[in-house]
Amino acid sequence: MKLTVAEKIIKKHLVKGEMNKGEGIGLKIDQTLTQDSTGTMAYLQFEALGIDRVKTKRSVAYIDHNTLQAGPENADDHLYIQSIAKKHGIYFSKPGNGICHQVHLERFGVPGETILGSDSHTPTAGGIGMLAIGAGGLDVAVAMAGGEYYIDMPKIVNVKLTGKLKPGVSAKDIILKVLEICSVKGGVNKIFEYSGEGLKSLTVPERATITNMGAELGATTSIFPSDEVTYEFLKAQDREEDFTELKADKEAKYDEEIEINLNELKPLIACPHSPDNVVKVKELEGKKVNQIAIGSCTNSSYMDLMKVSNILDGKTISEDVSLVISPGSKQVLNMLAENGALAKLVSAGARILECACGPCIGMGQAPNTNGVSLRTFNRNFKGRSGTTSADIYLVSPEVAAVSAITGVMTNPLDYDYDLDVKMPEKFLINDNLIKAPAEAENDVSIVRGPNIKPFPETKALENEIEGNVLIKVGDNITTDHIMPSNAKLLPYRSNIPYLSEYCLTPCDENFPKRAKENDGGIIVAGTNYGQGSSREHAALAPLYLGVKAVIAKSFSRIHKQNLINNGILPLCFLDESDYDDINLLDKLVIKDLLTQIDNDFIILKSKDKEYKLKLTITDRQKEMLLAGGLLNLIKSN
Ligand code: MIC
Ligand code: SF4
Repeated sequence: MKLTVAEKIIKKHLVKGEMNKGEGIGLKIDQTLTQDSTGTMAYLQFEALGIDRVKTKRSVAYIDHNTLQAGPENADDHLYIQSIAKKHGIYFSKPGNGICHQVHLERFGVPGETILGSDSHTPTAGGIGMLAIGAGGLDVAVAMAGGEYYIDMPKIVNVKLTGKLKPGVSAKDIILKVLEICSVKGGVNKIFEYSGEGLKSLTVPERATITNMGAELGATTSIFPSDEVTYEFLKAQDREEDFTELKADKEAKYDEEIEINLNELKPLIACPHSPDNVVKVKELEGKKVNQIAIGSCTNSSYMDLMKVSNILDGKTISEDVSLVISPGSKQVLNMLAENGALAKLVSAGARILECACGPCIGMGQAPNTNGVSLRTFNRNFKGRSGTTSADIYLVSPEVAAVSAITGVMTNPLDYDYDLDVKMPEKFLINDNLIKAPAEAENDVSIVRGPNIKPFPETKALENEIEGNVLIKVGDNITTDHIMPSNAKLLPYRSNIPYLSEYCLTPCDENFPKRAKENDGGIIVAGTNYGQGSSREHAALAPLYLGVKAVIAKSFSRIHKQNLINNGILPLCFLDESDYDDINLLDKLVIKDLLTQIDNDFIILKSKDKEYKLKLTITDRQKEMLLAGGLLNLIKSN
């Protein structure tokens, strides 16, 4: 059989099921990554599994999200993760070493291997030819313990790139184009595999910009082949030995195809408040900008920041603009410092932040009231920046840098900057902030700060579910709505009781109170419920508040699994128009659930009506729900 790149990796890692589209498959996981905002919970769950040493080829714990330390909570969590990593065989990347996805690409990514990460942008490593998937912390904990990871065998979309990008148009514009075509829900249960002659001119960090933001399609992952370009990157990182060639067979069959001619692509911009709300920069030219933020796991590579430095060289940023730059890694920052590019950025007026997620997750640099912020990031959901009234636009580093000078949205194609930045033959390699774990036999003691609270317990599925509708929300509700993560809340990622007080408050500030008054209940939602982050806190906080089921038109892949992992039923309307019928505080009942779970549909009753619901789950997911979540299932086995 002729296979695509993704299918070749899946075939090699298949431990359960058959590669039939839509059917559940279990994959062996070679590598894992965690970051600190999901990591504390993931390691508490890993501890609950009672395994001494990780069973993966490589597991890395990064500290990059919670790096503002306004109180002891974040620092305490860092120490917890550091001690866990040392004890259990996990590499530890210290705060300051950079954003997990950027550092992983530089120092650990291996073409042809699988990686599971407790962050939705783990597919970044698809840029180096890995099968890289984002998941909730519990799934990553299980993978560290040697368990396989389950997905539905995805459809494969071939994104064929022809031609070559013009200077001023960049990899970011390619993925914005794909988002414009497919939308934020167009990628669910699909893998986007890139091919065509256009690939040759895209370096690994540029490919990684594309696979990174493929997460915004809701895709299972995105992937590039591993070719000469991949080899050059690995060689420049002193890691030639990690290279293997990986190409799709000539007659490989794809389920869908998209073609993008790079010659014709123009600079694009995603408008508030969704990454697929894409127009040409030209259409917004001249619009006043208050803040510009360059960085994030999408656009903070050496090449990105060299282009920015070339544009800002000898200039001063506009009087009315605040420009902040967070380099993706210590390697990037160090190289910019050594070659003088950093001095150009500073002298133009950029405020240099540490190598971390920073403003991307609202950890500082919230814009002014009603502010307009241009960001090279991947998400512009309302309120995520820390300022609810702000309008966030997503752009390439080129658009961001040129606009920083003019103070208004500006098309880089109208200017003549030196944007021909070559990938260096050797990157600066200094892994002194990556700490190897202790030897197998060790007596490392675990440091636990007072902010670390146990995660909520789950119960086996009950035969009858009864509850009031606690909230009714619309389409595309993100995990940033369900469990907001601004600078005030992110420090409490290991404290679910505290976090639950803020659950769904961006949609309805009374939700937590109502959930408590009603002794838990049911959430009703539109399409693509739970898009965005992999944070399982968006399931744990509702669980803590007594939510038993979410009834939606459709779900995002990671959030649906997080609900199941925590014993919450993800139900869909068989007839979507029933959504209109159900109202806040309606009393809903599902009887005989333990029998109904095996039926084609499930009957839900309100006071005067019956509705049909679908529960689209695999046999394994059914076992999880019956057991009351993944951890219970594993313990019972
Ligand atoms: C994000 O970009 O939303 C995050 C913060 O990186 C999340 C992880 C989290 O919520 O901790 C993600 O993408 O999964
Ligand atoms: Fe960090 Fe932002 Fe990337 Fe999430 S999207 S990993 S917050 S840089």
